Amino acid sequence: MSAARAAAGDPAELGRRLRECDRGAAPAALNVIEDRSARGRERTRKLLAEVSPAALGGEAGAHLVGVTGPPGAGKSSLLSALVGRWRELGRTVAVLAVDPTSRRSGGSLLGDRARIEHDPRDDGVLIRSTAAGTRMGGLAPPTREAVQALAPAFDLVVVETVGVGQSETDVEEVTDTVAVVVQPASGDTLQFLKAGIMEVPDVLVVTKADLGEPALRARRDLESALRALGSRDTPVVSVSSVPPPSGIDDLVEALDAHRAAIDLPATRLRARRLTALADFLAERGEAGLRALGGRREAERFLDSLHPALDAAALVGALEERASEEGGG
Ligand SMILES: Nc1nc2c(ncn2[C@@H]2O[C@H](COP(=O)(O)OP(=O)(O)OP(=O)(O)O)[C@@H](O)[C@H]2O)c(=O)[nH]1
Ligand SMILES: [Mg+2]
Repeated sequence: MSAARAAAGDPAELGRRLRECDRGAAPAALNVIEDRSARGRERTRKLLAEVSPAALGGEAGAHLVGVTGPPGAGKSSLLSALVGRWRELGRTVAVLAVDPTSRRSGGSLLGDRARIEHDPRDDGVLIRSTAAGTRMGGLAPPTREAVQALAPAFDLVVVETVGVGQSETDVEEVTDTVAVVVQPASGDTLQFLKAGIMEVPDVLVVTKADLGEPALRARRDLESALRALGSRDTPVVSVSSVPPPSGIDDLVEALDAHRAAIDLPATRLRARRLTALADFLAERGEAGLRALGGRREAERFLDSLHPALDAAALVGALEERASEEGGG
């Protein structure tokens, strides 16, 4: 192996390159993160240490956006249009598309599933499919870690997940802004919202505006549900992703406005803690959680730790705590 190739595979070096906004390091970094062997986990820890808030001297600059919604709602088509617009505005974008099909026996969920389109020669865009976690739309630890790794190197890091109802919570944990995507004449999201099963998202998007009346009706129904819930300030944006696209600028604006309004350090701190807990749970299971005295207790313990610790250090602290509590 040449010295150059050895350096390219060195996880700390990959982390340093991402910290310095070298997006060329991103694909190799994602390969390291996807390797779940003991060696891979160790390499991932070294990589993530280089992009920790301590190493960065603060929170990573990217806007972390979750795009979630029922199967076939038009998320990927919307992202093709949105990525194109962001690139026109000079912003770099990474998209992690969480693919639920790998969890299903029958293969493809929908025959007419769109892929996110982009210019493969453009190094300002990275699109990666990642496997779902255990639940539908659930986020596996590699997806969470990929968000952390890419956040210093891109202006936007987007996570696309399939979900209705409660499965948004995972993506909400790791992102700054969640956009829930709804297609016309699909009552599920509306019902979940009304019943309080689903938390009010930061931005609601009604797709397929080119369908006309059904899209207008979907938007009116959502707006009246939001008013009834006392969330009249939640933006509802209508978009069409088929040429000629419409509403994309309104969505860019709504996402930016949300990002500008949040307490970023608090949001990121919470994300790191919940990511550490998810990672710990993935490795140690419910028995590990019991050793910590349950989820509440585990969260309380995490809250007591130093805010600058990265997720890997937090997992280490959880493991230590679990072995103390377990008497071993
Ligand atoms: N008319 C119209 N069709 C659309 C629009 N956006 C998406 N579609 C169609 O809706 C279908 C599903 O679109 P996707 O973008 O794959 O939806 P998705 O939410 O990413 O689907 P999954 O990833 O499978 O959950 C495809 O046939 C698209 O061509 C739109 O704005 N107008
Ligand atoms: Mg899709």
